[in-house]
Amino acid sequence: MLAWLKNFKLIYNQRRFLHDNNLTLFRNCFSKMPHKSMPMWAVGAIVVVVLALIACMGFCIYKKCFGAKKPKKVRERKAGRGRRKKDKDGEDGDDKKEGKEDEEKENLGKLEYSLDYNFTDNQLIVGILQAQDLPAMDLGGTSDPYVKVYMLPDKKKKFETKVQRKNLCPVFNETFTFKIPYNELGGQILVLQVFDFDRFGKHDTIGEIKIPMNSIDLAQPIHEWKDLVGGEKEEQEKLGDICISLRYVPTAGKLTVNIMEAKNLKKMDVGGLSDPFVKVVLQHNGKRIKKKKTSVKQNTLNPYFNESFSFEIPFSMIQKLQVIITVYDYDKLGSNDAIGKFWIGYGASGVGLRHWSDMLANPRRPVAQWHSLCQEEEVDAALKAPIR
Ligand SMILES: *[C@@H]1O[C@H](CO)[C@@H](O)[C@H](O)[C@H]1NC(C)=O
Ligand SMILES: *[C@@H]1O[C@H](CO)[C@@H](O)[C@H](O)[C@H]1NC(C)=O
Ligand SMILES: *[C@@H]1O[C@H](CO)[C@@H](O)[C@H](O)[C@H]1NC(C)=O
Ligand SMILES: [Ca+2]
Repeated sequence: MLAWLKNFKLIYNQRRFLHDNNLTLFRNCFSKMPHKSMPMWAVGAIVVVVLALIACMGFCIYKKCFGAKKPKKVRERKAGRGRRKKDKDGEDGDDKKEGKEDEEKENLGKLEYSLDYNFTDNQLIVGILQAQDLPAMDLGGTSDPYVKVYMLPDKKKKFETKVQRKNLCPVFNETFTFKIPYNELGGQILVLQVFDFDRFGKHDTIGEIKIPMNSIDLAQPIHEWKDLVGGEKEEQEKLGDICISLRYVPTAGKLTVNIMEAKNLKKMDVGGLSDPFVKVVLQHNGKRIKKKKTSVKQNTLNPYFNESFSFEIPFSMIQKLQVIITVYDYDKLGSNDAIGKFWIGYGASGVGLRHWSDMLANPRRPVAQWHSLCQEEEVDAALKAPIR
């Protein structure tokens, strides 16, 4: 929605620009005209032509806006398909038209991939080769596709291809390796999800392919095309909540962040719970300036930390400060996985913004607040987007 609004604003500005241009053109024509010798009908004709031009331009812009809204609608319809069937009778011609579009738009494109299991290394090698006939998700009739690759149910390792900008038939040609013993593979489902990258908002799902590992024969390498299907609307996964207390002393320029406790954290370890710890990163004007970590709490989804970190932050810096909180699951083997993330301060929204203003409104006093964790990738994308 945000992206759409932005685009709309862009077009609106463009339109205003064109319009202004037209007017100046019009005025220039007029001032250069020898008024006396110009017959009245000629002036009239020029006015008519210019008006027609403006009208035409307006129509084109209207069509562009209208056309660009379509993909959004497709998505909404997908989500509400069941519901629409029910109240179809109550709706008029508009709904029928949409129904027709629905059939045309069912095509979500197709994806070429390869699967190869290396029995000596216990590795599944997934190749994402290319996609074709992807639907346009962006204004301007194109998409910026990338593919996410992971295994269900644990979703522990997630891979992403590079984003192929403005390309409905992108060639990815990338491979990803899952190290999974063959006897554990059977219960898992490989998911290949195609997304449309969006700098300004949540990335939209274009479509996906799910491959249950027990349904295929890995004795030979597999190499095939498959049609993408619409993913069920992915319910927002619960990642957990964390309580943080913030205290700022303007005169001393001292910011204290207390990581108090977390609850209902997502279970990350296959054999157990999670081993959470929290990283606090301070950014000023988009640049990382400080970072601290709590201790690791073993095998719990409701860790109690009560660990305090103090930072010297002069009042002049507080305006553009971001306190970025990431909860990780410590892993003895391999890298630590982020369970969830969020930030407080500059450019934050909702609770993250309120907590910050509460802290500033109560100098020298600790202000505690519960926050819900969000997906790391989404928070990172939002942090990279320009602050409005
Ligand atoms: C499995 O991987 C090893 C080492 O990467 C390689 O030497 C071997 O040829 C591979 N086996 C197959 C069947 O591809
Ligand atoms: C994919 O990559 C391989 C090696 O990196 C290359 O040989 C091949 O030509 C590429 N295919 C396409 C379609 O780009
Ligand atoms: C948190 O720790 C501080 C000292 O480190 C202690 O004084 C305080 O009582 C603790 N808070 C809670 C709620 O346990
Ligand atoms: Ca762990």
